[in-house]
Order: sequence, then C-alpha cells, then structure tokens
Amino acid sequence: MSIFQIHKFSSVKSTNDTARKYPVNTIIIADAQTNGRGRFNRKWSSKNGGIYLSIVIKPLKDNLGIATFLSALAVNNMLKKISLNAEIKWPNDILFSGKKLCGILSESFIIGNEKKMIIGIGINVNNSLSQELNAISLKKIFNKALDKDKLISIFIYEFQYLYKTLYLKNKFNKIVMLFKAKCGTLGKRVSVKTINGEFIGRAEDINSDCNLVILLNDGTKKTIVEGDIQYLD
Ligand code: BT5
Repeated sequence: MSIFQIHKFSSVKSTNDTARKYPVNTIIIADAQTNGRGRFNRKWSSKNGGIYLSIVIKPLKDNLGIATFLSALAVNNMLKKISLNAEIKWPNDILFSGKKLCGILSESFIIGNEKKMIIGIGINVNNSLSQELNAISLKKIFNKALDKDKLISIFIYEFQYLYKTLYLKNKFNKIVMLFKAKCGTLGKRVSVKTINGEFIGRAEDINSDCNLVILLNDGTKKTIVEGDIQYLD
C-alpha cells in the first residue's frame, strides 16, 4: 500500500511548483514540463516520454542533501531492478557511461507557517534529448522504448521503502552511508566549480551534512556544499 497520494498531469510548468500546493506525502507526476528546471535555475529538458515527478516529504531535517541522497538511492534501486548498473555522481546525478540519465532537485518552501520539502526527479526514459546535452535515455541504452508507468511504480515502491525505513526513522547517517557506498565520485580526481571559484583535487569523503570533502593538491581539505563536478580521470 502506498502512503503517497498520486496526482497526474499531462503538462505543467514544473512539477516542483505544482507540488507546492499539495500536502506531505503527495507525488505529482507530469508527462511533460514547459519550464522544467535544474539547480541554479538551469533548464531541464522535459519532453514527452520522460519521467518528471515531485514528492512532498515531511521536513524532518534541515538538509536538502538528505532528500536528494534518498531519491538517488531509490532511482538507483529502480534501475537495478531493470538490470542497469548506473553510477551516482555527487550531489544529484545518475549517470550511465558518463552521461546524465537522471537529475534531482530538492527544494524547501515556507508556505503560510508550514515548511515543505519537495524533491523533483527527472529521468530520461523514452524522451528525445538534444545533442548538446551530455545526456542519455533508457530507450537509447536498451535500444527499445520502456514502460514508463511500470518504472514509476517501481520507483515509488523503492522510494517508499527507504523513506519509511530510514528517513522517517531519522536514520540520516545511514542514508549518507548508503549513498557513499554507491557514489562513483569518491576517489576520483575532480574539478569543482562553485560560486567561490574552482577547486581541483581528489574527492575524499562525504560528510554527515552531505557535503563533499576534497583533498586539494596542496594537501589541505576543502568542504564543498554546492557545486558542479567534473571528473578529471
Ligand atoms: C538537475 O539539475 O539535474 C536537477 C534536475 C531536476 C529535474 C526534475 S524534473 C521534475 C522536477 N521538476 C522540475 O522543474 N525539476 C525537477 P542540475 O544538476 O543543475 O543539471 C541541470 C543541467 O543538466 C542542465 O544545465 C543541462 O546541462 C543538463 N540537462 C538538462 N536537461 C537534461 C535532461 N533531460 N537530461 C540530462 N541532462 C539534462
């Protein structure tokens, strides 16, 4: 039994915006988005055939990273169920052969005197993608169209399991631990672009606040709260 109320739309601006009007434990699903967005207000390509959904969750911890990590684990588990071994890239991407298959955008809002946390998840399934994006779809990987509704059900099942057994039980460190175990960023040489400049070093750890710890070339450590990672090796 799903604890989530599901609402489906053919097209919305952004499922994250639609979700604002709904209570905790709601999932908004759209066939397409006219104004899908990524982090830092970047555009998220949202043509028909992809999965675009947002989940309104209970704001238990003042850390959006935990919500993103939880969802990345659920997407990864869903992909495993269709025999796909994908890679999680800190902080919010799922990659396959170095190309982006899924992106996650967690946001929080204060509405009235209520705080809401919304996790937006975009997965490229049967949608076409422009050449300029370093992106890939499941259709491309499997060389055939996949049953999107079936994937959504598997995802919700996996998400609900992790939400109930870890998140609602305040096992945030366990969520970080599982994420670390699946995260391909750790150990790699990376360049990180942040609003405070670019940093180059080896991705060493993810701390309990979901931040990435980089060992810089001069031997010092730098904690990255937000940024874009590029793999150098
Ligand atoms: C993300 O941002 O990866 C978060 C994406 C979240 C999308 C979901 S869909 C449902 C919900 N409603 C929304 O409006 N958003 C969420 P970021 O790490 O900033 O990556 C954005 C970058 O990914 C863009 O600048 C492009 O380079 C690239 N990109 C855009 N569309 C893509 C796609 N469909 N697949 C792969 N890469 C894409």
